[in-house]
Amino acid sequence: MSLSNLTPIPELYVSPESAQKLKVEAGHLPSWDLTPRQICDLELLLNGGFNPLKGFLSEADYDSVVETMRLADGTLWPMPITLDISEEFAAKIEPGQDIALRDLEGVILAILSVTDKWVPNKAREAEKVFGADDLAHPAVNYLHHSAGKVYLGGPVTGIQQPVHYDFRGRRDTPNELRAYFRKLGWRRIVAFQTRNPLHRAHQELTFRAAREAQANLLIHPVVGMTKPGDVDHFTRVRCYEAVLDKYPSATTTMSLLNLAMRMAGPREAVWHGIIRRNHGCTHFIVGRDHAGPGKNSQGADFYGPYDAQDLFKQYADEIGIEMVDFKQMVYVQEKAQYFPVDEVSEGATVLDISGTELRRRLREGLDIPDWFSFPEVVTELRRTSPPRSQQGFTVFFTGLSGSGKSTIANALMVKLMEMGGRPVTLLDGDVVRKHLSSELGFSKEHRDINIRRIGYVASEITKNGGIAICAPIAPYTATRRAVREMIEAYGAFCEVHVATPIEECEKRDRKGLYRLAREGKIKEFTGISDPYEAPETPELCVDTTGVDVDNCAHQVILKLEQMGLIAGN
Ligand code: PPS
Repeated sequence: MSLSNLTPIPELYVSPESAQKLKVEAGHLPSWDLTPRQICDLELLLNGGFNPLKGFLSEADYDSVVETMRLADGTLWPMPITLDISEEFAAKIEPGQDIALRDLEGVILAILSVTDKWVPNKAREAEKVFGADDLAHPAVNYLHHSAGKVYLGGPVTGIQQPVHYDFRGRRDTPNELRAYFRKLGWRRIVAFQTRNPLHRAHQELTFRAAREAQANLLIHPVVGMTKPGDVDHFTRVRCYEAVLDKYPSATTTMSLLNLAMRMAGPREAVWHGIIRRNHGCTHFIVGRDHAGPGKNSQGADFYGPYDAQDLFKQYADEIGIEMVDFKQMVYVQEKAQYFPVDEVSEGATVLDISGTELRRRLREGLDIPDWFSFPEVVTELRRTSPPRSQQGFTVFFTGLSGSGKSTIANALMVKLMEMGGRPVTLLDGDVVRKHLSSELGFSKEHRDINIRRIGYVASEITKNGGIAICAPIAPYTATRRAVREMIEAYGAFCEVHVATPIEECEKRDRKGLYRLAREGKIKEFTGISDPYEAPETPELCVDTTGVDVDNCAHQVILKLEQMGLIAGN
């Protein structure tokens, strides 16, 4: 048996002595503050997880990867690993320059020797890599709304590893894992990729896979970035540790992978295979709907359930790792056992709980049966996912000046405080402009900064179990969407469009601003000389014309009740 999978693979770090010197020199270079996703990518570039890449893709490699899943020299590589930057930063950088890459605290992790700078065709990237230019795909959404407009490419020189303070003992570089397998004499290793808590079906599947491949098992969960809305990795790792005890100890180990997933289904499966090969594994489990992103904007799946297995099969030799493919595992009640769905005999009673159903049961505090999961895992999940009626949430009012946002928001706040249970904070437009955004004006750029600040504060309140009520104008759809995403990572977001028509707002003119705007004394006034993009699908729409405030606030309360956010009487 060849042990080539266990010999060290190249890393991109310089020696500790050179690193010290390089760090000092790099202090004078232009520097780029890496985004969380770029830090994940950089870590795997540097430690060999993305071997054979030597840096962020050049334009030629990028084009070739997008079109053909291969680098320009023909090597299989399915995912564009690019350094996206802002146009402002791009204007200062030319190919031939070195730049320092810094983490969120400003620590220099690596130097990028820029060989290429270009403006990518993002629509093409979305179509080719993710299968559709559809914003319902999280990576496409990221591409258009979070990623910078310009890409830089070139080799990277590693100065130091990104620092992690959590679960340090469970994080391994490819070479550390290879050394570990060597030490234990493991020659056949099957890797299991996951971004979800493990339940009994997963344990059964991984167990069978190890048996089939006559291999040891590596549980290799992703803790970098997964699909928005996933269970956070702190909770998941505690769950994994509980499940690890259920495997015979000498057969199985777990290591955490700081990968930023793209949810690219088939292409992602090939990528995951290459990454596991680099970590010294010989086999890789690909199940149903591997790295699936969910439904597209038409309500259909982006990829077929076994597309990933098909693509993997096609490239298995080049990936250099053997696929262990699995159908979905389901519980057969009569046998009190799990089976792959294609091995279930006719007439058997098949039980299954989908991810959505599990979340519903957690949200509503309902039973999660023993056949489905382990009690320790359920306890852990319940600790971090209390029922919705105990979680934090945000009510986000948007509408024209004078539409009645603040008045309803105030009434709502008082009603929620009367109910008690959770702290309530009102982030009213005027109040925020006084305390958080006093230096800002009303240009598009300043309005966006203002709304993002509100979104950030509301997301922190939501995360910590409180209720945030926001009442700015928030005239731009894209900014409101960004705020929604920030908040939905932690709790529910209820957008309320206060759709009082402009004629009514102007007639009221409570602050006398409309008159001044008409006279041209206030510039960029929303609805008069500045745009307001009305929400297309808010959770609720209210018009205050001829309706009293109490009634409007009550409509919001009913909506919140319907969303399960406040318990009914
Ligand atoms: S934004 O676009 O969301 O950042 O605006 P916001 O912070 O909610 O605005 C708060 C109040 O600013 C007053 N005001 C203006 N509104 C719109 N356009 C212009 N140019 C402007 N100048 C001042 C206005 O009173 C807003 O308060 P509300 O409560 O909406 O009437």
